[in-house]
Amino acid sequence: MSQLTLYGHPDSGHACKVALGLRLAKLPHDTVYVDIWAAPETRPADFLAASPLAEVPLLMIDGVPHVQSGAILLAIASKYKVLGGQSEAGLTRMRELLMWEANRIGMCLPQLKEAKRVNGEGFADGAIEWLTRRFEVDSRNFARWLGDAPFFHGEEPGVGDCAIWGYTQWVKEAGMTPTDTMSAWLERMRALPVDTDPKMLFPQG
Ligand SMILES: N[C@@H](CCC(=O)N[C@@H](CS)C(=O)NCC(=O)O)C(=O)O
Repeated sequence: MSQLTLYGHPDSGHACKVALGLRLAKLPHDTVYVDIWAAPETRPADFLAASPLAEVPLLMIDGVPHVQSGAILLAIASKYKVLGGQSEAGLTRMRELLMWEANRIGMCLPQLKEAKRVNGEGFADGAIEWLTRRFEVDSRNFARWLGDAPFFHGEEPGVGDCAIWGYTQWVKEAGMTPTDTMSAWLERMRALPVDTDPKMLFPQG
């Protein structure tokens, strides 16, 4: 079995995506808490050496660094044949969902959440309005991707569910109202037999 070490922080939806994926895939791993609110140069030296942008998540697989949440999830699914990685169709589906998530929902919700945290300070006029309009489109498309299935990968959650959950878990904290379809899916995600509380995913110290 591989040695897996995940560097992350409970406030990082990007890191939470990967932590959830590892848990759902039942892949034993260590976690390292990295303070993303502290100056980058104060972060652990081994982390800075392996993460080119000093960002979380960073997943070390047998000493080899992997960065960018979507790419990490894809690597896990392909290498261990989990979370949709068991079939070519599952891999195709996850690539499509990952690209959509990164370009759309994973672009606006983190910004809207951050805007709430800083009370809009530093956001250009009209930026929040623009992000909100984008989120409304994303909410409609969320339902189109999901269709009638309980999860984005069908009967069981896969990489796409982990990626989309990363920031939709905080849709209300971002000041947005989830659609009924999104709320029902979030409930199903919360009911999965793994910890989804970010503080449990990345315990401090
Ligand atoms: N596109 C990246 C985004 C990673 C990212 O933005 N990480 C943030 C936390 S959510 C971070 O490490 N911020 C600390 C910093 O930039 O100093 C991914 O998908 O992994």
